[in-house]
Amino acid sequence: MENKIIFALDVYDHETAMDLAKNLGDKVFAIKINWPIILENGIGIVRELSKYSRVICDFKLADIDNTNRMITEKARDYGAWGIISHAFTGFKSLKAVVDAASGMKVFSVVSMSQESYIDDVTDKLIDISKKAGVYGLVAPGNRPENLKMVKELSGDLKIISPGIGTQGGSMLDALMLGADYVIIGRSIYQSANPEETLNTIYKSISK
Ligand code: BMP
Repeated sequence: MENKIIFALDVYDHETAMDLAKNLGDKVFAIKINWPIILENGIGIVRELSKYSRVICDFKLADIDNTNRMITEKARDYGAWGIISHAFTGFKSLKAVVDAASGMKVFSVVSMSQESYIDDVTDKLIDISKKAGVYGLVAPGNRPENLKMVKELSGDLKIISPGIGTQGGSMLDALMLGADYVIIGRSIYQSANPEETLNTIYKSISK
């Protein structure tokens, strides 16, 4: 069960981020970063964090093809291992991300961990994602029915699942339902001892 966690590093502070990356980077599959850390520290943080782990830029791209391409190229230039895009903006937008990724793994969001997401088009979003040639899908670990459906339609695509811990989902359930990796943030970085928390999670899962 080692390396089944993608660590969501949603903090602002540079020192905090680097400490967490140094201590946890080799114990997780990847570190996922989102807008909060980028807006505070700049895109250079991708390169800094890449010393300790694969870095997935969770930019949730949702723009026209050209803008998506430009952002994807920046993530790639700074050494990101993966990037996350929305799928709802359609084939052309998502294909632009895949084309610009050149070696970076592209994940597309096909369902979200909040119930207000547009669930009635999940199958279409998976279809668009497959046609665009993504590497994996983002599907919620705290909404078993959605995850199950995504797994059934996903074919060979990897599935990464947020919504674990703080948002109510169980890591074990998500893995059993087909997630290849789970995304966990607050339950780890807000705990008193993140390293110990990570070890405890791994221990409880391997039982
Ligand atoms: P946390 O474990 O602290 O709830 O963090 C979950 C992470 O996954 C956050 O970075 C969030 O932006 C992301 N995420 C999510 O929670 N739900 C989704 O449907 C898609 C996400 O990317």
